[in-house]
Amino acid sequence: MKFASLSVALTALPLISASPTYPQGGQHAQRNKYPGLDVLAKRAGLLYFGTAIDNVVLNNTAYVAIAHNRSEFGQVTPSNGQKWMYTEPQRNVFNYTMADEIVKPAIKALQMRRCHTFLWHNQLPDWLTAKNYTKPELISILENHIKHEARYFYDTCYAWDVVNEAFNDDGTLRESLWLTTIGPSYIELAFKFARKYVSPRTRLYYNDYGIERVNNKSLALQKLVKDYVKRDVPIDGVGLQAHFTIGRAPSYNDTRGALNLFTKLGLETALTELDVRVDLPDSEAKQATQAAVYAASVKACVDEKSCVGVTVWDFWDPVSWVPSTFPGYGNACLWDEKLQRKPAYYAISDMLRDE
Ligand code: 9MR
Repeated sequence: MKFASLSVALTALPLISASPTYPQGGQHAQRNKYPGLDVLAKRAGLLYFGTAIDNVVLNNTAYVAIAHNRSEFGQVTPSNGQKWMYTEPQRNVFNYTMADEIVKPAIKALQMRRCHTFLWHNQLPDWLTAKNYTKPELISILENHIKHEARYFYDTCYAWDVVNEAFNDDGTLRESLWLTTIGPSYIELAFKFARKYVSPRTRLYYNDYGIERVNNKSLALQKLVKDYVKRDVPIDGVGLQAHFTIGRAPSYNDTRGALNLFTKLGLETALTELDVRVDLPDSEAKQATQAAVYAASVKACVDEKSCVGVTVWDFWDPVSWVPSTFPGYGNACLWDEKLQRKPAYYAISDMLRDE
């Protein structure tokens, strides 16, 4: 338990009774009376247990009831709505409709918001990718984008993923229009622009995948971030996405070791996009392995001083990004297609209750 006084205060909150009951059968039926994952995560010392939510599923009321049930999820990330192609579809024309569809109900439900993401190489609008801008033009486009989005959401976000996925697995910087046109300094420019326009209370994160072990990529990122800390480039945290596959997932020690690279620099950390995919067809044995990976990953965050919370990259198998990106893989989430909690859910819940 990280913050004893915080957890005492939180156990006094009437969150448990706010937890709805879901249709549920089998051996775990009794467990519905237990608190949700966010309640347990807070008791174990985390700030939140959260989920990403995508717009495509907002017409499903059973899904939405769970997504905005703050005893399960104390934090929400829009999976897509805050990305550049949706927020600035034409140059200097801004649109926050998709983001608001997720952010506004989260505010109403008293769920924290992690916002995602100002700068990525993916999901960029055509006007940005189809033309060759000069370096000064692209820097000004970047500043203008961050300025508008940061001001719009100003104090709404607990954290922003300022830069997403800038590294290759070998630790070099990824080829992208940002790197090609601006050079490596685009990363620190994005952080400086974010700090200039967003609330001073909002934590600014670098976010990436494949950094959940001490490896070439996480070490290269540590080097970059260490230099930023030394030079007062405004960065507050590092998000480890944690997109895992059963059979080759990082262990508890791997994830602790990776988180610790950034704890040592005095930064905050979080698991920002946790999911654990399975090679199909699924089986009880695979679900048990998946459950162990989920529990070990969350425990690594609970035990690591700097790690403030865990976000799953959606909680419902049918809306996961996995099957379309990795054909033959799926069932990566905590709730199955019938909206029933899976063994992985109970493994996290049991682990948190034991903390
Ligand atoms: O979940 C997102 C999916 O709906 C999009 O189609 C996809 C586009 O690349 O992005 C997914 O979210 C990604 C996140 O923004 C960054 N890390 C990897 C996530 C999974 O691809």
